[in-house]
Amino acid sequence: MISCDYQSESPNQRNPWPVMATELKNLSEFSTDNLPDIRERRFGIVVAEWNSEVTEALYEGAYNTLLNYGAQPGNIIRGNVPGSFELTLASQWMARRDDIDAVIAIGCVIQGETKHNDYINHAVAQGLTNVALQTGKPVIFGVLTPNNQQQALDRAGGIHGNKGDEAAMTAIKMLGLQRQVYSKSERVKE
Ligand code: RBF
Repeated sequence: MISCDYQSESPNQRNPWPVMATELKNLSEFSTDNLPDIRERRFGIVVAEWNSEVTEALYEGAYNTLLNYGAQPGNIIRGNVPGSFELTLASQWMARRDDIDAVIAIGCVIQGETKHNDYINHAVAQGLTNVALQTGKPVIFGVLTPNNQQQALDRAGGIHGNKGDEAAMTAIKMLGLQRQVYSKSERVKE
């Protein structure tokens, strides 16, 4: 297990100002304790084609993480959308399928000279939240919102890990929690 304490690992403990998330931890470190059995679970992964060098790397990370933790290749359904703005509707289509347990939405919206990225990012974050709440299924926000392409590559298999790995692990963990919460026999741990 890899655990991480934000406070004790911060190099800027005496600095009252917030530090960047990347200074606090490697973004792809996560605990793998008590993961659920996902052999029979089915996952939808929606991938935006904009900035495909980044989104393909994120997809690879998510796909391989699902396989590494027990998912079967035939239980992972991929769909492509033109851009991140389309992730919401495609995720809803996926989440509404009875045979899909969790959806991972993957995109990369790089900051430009105008505010388009803000509009897209907010719409996608809110839209995916709505899909999750409406369907009651985990819908994971695997969208990078970097200032430039290098920051994106750093988080898509580069020096800051792969956010696709994290998105897949988040889906797995949410399925575990869902089972725990809805299980009559198990008490939710505090
Ligand atoms: N989609 C992305 O996934 N990433 C981007 O960085 C991105 N930049 C865009 C910039 C502009 C000015 C526009 C108009 C669209 C951009 N899109 C981007 C596409 C967007 O998500 C969507 O596919 C289109 O707006 C069509 O609905």
